[in-house]
Amino acid sequence: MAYNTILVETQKEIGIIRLNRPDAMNALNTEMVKEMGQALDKFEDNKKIKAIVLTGNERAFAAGADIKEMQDKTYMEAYLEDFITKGWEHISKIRKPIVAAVSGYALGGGCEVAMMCDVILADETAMFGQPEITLGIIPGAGGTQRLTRIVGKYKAMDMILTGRMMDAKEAHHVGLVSRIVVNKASLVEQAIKTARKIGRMSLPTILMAKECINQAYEMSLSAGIRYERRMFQSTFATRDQKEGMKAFVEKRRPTFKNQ
Ligand code: DAK
Repeated sequence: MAYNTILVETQKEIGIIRLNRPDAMNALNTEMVKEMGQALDKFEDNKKIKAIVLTGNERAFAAGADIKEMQDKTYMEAYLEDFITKGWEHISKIRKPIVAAVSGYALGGGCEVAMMCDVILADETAMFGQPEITLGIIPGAGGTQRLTRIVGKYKAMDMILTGRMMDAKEAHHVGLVSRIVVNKASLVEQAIKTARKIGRMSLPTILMAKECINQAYEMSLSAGIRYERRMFQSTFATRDQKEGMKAFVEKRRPTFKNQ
């Protein structure tokens, strides 16, 4: 399938999506959000793919939703069309793990897309921010909710009310970044390596683990623990649990069949 705003490739069991509007700092316009959703769906449906890498270019992961596309919208248009809702939350519905590789700016909707991913790797040039307030709007793709849950009220208030950016070091310190990759040249390589490491595990078990972690943001602790317990017990219904434990006892690497 040919795309205009993203580049898509597969490397063995890993699907890779590169946001590709370099002249616009990868601003997320309607077409890009739609194409990203289509590519994610294809990877989700492809039985060979076990994890996905989402990245941008050296200057920007994504500098937010496309301001030029939004600027003339009226309230009535925004409300009646449910403006830009379509597609944006799509990424958070994907069951396979998504590793974001962030170089340069991840701002506004770009930061929100990164926060919908499951692992965030960043190089030292990465800058995260929710600068919407400087445009006279507030975050609209989950920024006030996800950022607050990740970094806490006071960091979220500081960032969202002032629009200031966090560099990679600060973002890592507050838990917005899983890991900083020191050599910029190897950021995507490291993201693929991380996705590969995940991809060596049993697919149903990967999906269950991701689902349980995400439930931690939706449930009370006791309900979440019960949810995890049932999921944990259901791993014993998989062949891969038998293989994983047998391989340990036999001192060899497991060969998971994703069953
Ligand atoms: N939209 C459109 N064009 C953008 C853009 C953006 N977000 N960001 C950058 N560009 C364009 C610039 O206009 C410029 O284009 P030309 O002038 O060359 O035509 C080109 O990219 C290069 O940018 P700069 O010349 O500005 O480059 P600098 O290195 O000087 O600065 C920057 C880089 C990233 C710091 C700066 O471009 C910047 O501040 N960009 C805007 C960042 C921002 O405010 N982002 C938040 C946008 S609002 C929702 C879903 C999502 C959203 C809301 C609701 N729902 C589901 C309801 C999201 C909203 C947002 O993200």
